[in-house]
Amino acid sequence: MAMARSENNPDRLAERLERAESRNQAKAADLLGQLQLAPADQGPSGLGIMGGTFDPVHYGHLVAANTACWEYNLVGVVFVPSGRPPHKRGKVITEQEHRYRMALLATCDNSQFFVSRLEMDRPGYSYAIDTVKNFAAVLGPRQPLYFITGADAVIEILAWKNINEFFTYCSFIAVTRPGFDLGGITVEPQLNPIYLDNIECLEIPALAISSTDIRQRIAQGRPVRYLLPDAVHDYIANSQVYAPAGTAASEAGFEY
Ligand code: DND
Repeated sequence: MAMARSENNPDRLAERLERAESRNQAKAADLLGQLQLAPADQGPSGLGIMGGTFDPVHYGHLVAANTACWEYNLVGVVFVPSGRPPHKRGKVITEQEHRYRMALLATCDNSQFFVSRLEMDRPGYSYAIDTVKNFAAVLGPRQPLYFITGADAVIEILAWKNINEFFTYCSFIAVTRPGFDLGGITVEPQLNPIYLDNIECLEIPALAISSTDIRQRIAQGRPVRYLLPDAVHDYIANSQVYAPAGTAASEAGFEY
């Protein structure tokens, strides 16, 4: 794998991961603590939930979360790596600890981002409804919840488990490329029209970055630097998490 100028010292990476984990715990405690207090009149309120497979996490995810956080004046955004994504049955995905560690490294330097193991530690498929219910129970009704996704995923949410119940717990922020049209969603019969108002569109700069493309580039030996944070780049290079099929390191993926 041709990954230039990466930090290839396993000890340094282990230290960096340890620091990221401990910082993550501190940020999670701090942000959840703030959210458990009553929101101030003008101050930030609410939690963004950025669910994803994050295989791997990249700048598209980070820009989406950061823009939503700023535009909606949120207290913070929790990244929730999916343990067993229900829509990826039968596909090979990378072992969850790798995806979690990459998310930790990617979010480490942002005091408003933290990563949750909730879906990884929950048995069975990782349904978003269970995740929003969990945060609603932890935070109570005074703090609004916003599930953040890419615009392409919005059309698919109609097939999500208990989608109408989902909207009783949270709103949906669909980040769109400039000019993207979400009009088609209004005619879908699965969604109770009263919840259409709970879908908010947020334009972010066009970021044609995708995890699939990153994995393909790595498999082809092409560069992925600047598509994702350097710390994630270094982790991938060091752990060989996306090593070409047939090598020992490629065992990191699993099919279910
Ligand atoms: P993905 O596998 O699409 O995540 O999963 C997104 C979320 O949908 C996860 O939390 C799933 O658990 C949930 N889901 C899916 C299907 C069914 C159900 C739930 C259910 O409950 O029944 P990726 O890692 O590929 O991407 C994460 C997010 O980032 C996605 O919303 C994706 O659209 C978005 N994204 C970008 N946003 C802006 N710019 C880019 C992006 N690339 C991906 N370049």
